[in-house]
Amino acid sequence: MTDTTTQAVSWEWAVPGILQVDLHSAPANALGTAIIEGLDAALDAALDPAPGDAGAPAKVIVISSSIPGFFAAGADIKLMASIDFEGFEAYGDRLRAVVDRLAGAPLLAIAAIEGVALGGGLELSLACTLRVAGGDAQFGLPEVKLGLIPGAGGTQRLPRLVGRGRALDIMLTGRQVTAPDAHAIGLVDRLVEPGQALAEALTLAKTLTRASAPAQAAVVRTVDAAFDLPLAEGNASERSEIAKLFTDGEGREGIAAFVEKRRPDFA
Ligand code: CO8
Repeated sequence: MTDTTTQAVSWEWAVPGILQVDLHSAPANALGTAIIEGLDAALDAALDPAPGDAGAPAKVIVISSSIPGFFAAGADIKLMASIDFEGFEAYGDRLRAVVDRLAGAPLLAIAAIEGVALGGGLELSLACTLRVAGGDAQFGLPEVKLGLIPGAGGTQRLPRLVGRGRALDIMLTGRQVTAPDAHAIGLVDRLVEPGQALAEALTLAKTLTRASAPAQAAVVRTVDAAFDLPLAEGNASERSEIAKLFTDGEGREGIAAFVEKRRPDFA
């Protein structure tokens, strides 16, 4: 299998179906051009693996950092200090594009967070399907301290996850939230001992690959519909998704496997 490295991002197949992506842009994993391009390349590798790699696109991508103390410190403030408005717009668009590509990719994404996840770093994790954190991790959207607001989806994804009041508290103060507090409000899905986030994320990824990927994708779509659609339309989307899974998806195989007391043969 191919292990690949760019200047700021490396990736390798943990097992077939699971691509592990490591951020290592010293000193703080600021989301400059190198990380943006590296994440894009890692997504290419996940969705369209090279011949000889896992053979099929990744079902799960796990994103972590090997820089002690930092998951990612946010948008590259030094870069932003050096550019004019056009450059700022272009930079923001590139950052948003890769964050949105991750959020919309046909796979499940897990952020394994140790150290600080601030600003765009937190927004990157919000674009993941699930977040696992070590007990010493810290979270925040400190943009108001720079005279800015979150610009890579944070104003939209954080309230959907933790509610309006908690999101406003975090964004208006710019304060850092501890991992246990982040877990208590639903910003983090799994809380583990410091240093154990990646191991836990990989265990979770393996569990996820055992279930039906089309069914999981439908779960994500219908749960997201709960935030975007009126109740009746959301329920209609659930009805249509489950019907598709029964007719064209893996529902029949899953049901047959249960009745025949065997493991389902999911793609
Ligand atoms: N960008 C660039 N460099 C950074 C960043 C950053 N976001 N964060 C840290 N660094 C650098 C520091 O400058 C320092 O570099 P050097 O050694 O060369 O001086 C190095 O990383 C280590 O940082 P510190 O010495 O400050 O380390 P501490 O442990 O004392 O503090 C903190 C760590 C708390 C993370 C601190 O560095 C900090 O507050 N960083 C800024 C965090 C922040 O404000 N993030 C939000 C950025 S704005 C944003 O993300 C908006 C996203 C959307 C933008 C879209 C439109 C463009």
